[in-house]
Amino acid sequence: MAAHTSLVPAPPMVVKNQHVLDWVEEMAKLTKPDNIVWCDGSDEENERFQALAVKQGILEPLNDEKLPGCFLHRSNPNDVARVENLTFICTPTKEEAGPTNNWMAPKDAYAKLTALFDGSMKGRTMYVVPYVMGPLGSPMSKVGIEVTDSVYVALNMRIMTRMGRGALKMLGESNDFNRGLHSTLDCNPERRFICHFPQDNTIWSIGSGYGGNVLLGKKCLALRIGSYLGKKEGWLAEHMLILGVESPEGEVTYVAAAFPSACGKTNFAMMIPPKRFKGWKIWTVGDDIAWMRVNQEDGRLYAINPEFGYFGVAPGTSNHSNPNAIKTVSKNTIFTNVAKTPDGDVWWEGKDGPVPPELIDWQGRPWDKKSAEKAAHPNSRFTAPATNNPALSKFYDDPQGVPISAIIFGGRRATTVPLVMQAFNWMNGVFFGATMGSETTAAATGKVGIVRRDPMAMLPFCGYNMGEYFAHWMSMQGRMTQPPKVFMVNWFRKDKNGKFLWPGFGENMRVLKWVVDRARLRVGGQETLFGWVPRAGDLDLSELDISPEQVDEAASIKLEEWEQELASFKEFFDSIGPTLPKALSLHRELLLARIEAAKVDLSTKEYATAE
Ligand code: GTP
Ligand code: SPV
Ligand code: MN
Repeated sequence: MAAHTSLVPAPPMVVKNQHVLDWVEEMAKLTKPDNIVWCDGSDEENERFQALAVKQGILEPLNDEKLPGCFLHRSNPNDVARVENLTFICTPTKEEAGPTNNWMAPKDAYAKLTALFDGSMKGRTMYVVPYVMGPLGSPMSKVGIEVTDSVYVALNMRIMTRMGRGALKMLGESNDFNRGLHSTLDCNPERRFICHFPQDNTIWSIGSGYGGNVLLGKKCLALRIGSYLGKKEGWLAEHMLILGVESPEGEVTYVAAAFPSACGKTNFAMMIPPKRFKGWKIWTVGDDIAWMRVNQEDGRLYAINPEFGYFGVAPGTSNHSNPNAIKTVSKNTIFTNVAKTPDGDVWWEGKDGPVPPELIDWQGRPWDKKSAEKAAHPNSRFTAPATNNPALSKFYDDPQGVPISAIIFGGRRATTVPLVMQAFNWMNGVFFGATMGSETTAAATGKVGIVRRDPMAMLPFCGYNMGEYFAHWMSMQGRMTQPPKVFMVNWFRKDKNGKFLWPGFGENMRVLKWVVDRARLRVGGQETLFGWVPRAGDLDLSELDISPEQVDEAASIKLEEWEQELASFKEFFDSIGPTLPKALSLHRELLLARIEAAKVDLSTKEYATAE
């Protein structure tokens, strides 16, 4: 890459924090950039970076009438998703990272990556990106500084975080900031590592230019380092959307939901209720990450969204599935790995309208309707400011966060897991979360569609030992006098022909309404062996275009499937080893014993179904 010093005027920003200055100098000594640019977050700077990125071929401008302020980026085709196999938790001992994480000893990781970072920014500019995760000035927020040789990263961080002067102002003279070092290097998977050093509040990422690997505030700080800090400081950092459900009477109930990557968080957080739910409104607080703390005054759990924008899945986004997302990406958005129309519009599989006859695909190649390959990459994404979202909650920037009444766990499961079920209590809810399974998606490299255990949707994001993480979740009960009610959902159950049984998207409002009513203790439920489910008639199904039998099938609990499911929990629990809380393994055994007993006593499977 050519040096581009002339395009980057010396910034007027005066930085006084000596800890920051010393660390940036140290990183520059290691990586040897041609020059250093401190990012102030201004509009002027944003435009300058965009122009620079266009000049370097990193961004392509899009049709300015249809998509004002929008750009297209094509990543290296070998670099299109998070890389879980190259992501490491570097704690002093392997036990601290636990059996679900890749581990490297800190000194080995630093040594290995120091050799790679040495001179990695020669001929390049180092961007120093100060940012805050969470509302500026909130006691729940955290400051980070990411140094990167990617202008694409700097541009994305400006959308995804509170970036620039405000962050340095919030940091003041403090030394308490996350130290993030990133270099794209030569984008070779052989030299790609995403290393986290929780004890040092440090992240080193090299060899990738993509999303969760390099926007270090997101999965690396807000979840991996965040979960470690949460354990230490008594709060929760979770892979959860946050939404407010407003009733026609104006009552708002806040709900947090953990679904694994590409399993529906953004869609759920921006949902528009169907016509039947006139007067109901969903407000988005966040679409991917929640930081939650107990308020000492009312004993409730409060959540903030540490992010400032959405890094959302493009394919499947349409005016039918998610009209709010379509509006959100209509301006000032960076699209990554989508297809482009001849007139400079964007396209992806599942977008509205007929398939355009000709496109430029995500790799920049001509594409036509007869092409066997997808035009947009299945993990193509948009980076859009939260303030573009017509459904943005007025509390999205509230330093205290919003009180959470219900937590929902949900995976992508073709079988077994019912449409909705409520846990009997917090402990039972932790069991729901800890045993979650989901089919893998394109959000991470590797095979798609394999069911794996993805506890709390945090398997790729928990920065410490998973058994201790479960124990931390259980210990939260002792801090709360009004814990949220806990639920599990599954929008992805299929019939014998492989078709989704439940229509999903806006229709999920019907399930959410039941969740809210249960959380507010104003509707009954049917007891099953595993939790509460809606009684016949409890789910509002009017004006829904599918048969009651289909809904029953989506909502059914089949004991033979659950016996298998519980067996697979054992395998997972065994893999966690000695840190697994005993309450969880005993709960599993109790359920199995109860299935046996129910079979003998009632000799009917109907006992456990929704009817
Ligand atoms: P990450 O950004 O990777 O964390 O993903 P996410 O959890 O925000 O998922 P998102 O809302 O972007 O949805 C991912 C995919 O699931 C998209 O292709 C959606 O169209 C699809 N999807 C979302 N909600 C539903 C639903 O209710 N039913 C069905 N069948 N598909 C859905
Ligand atoms: C996810 O994979 O859960 C995402 C996208 O939200 S990434 O930022 O790449 O992690
Ligand atoms: Mn995510």
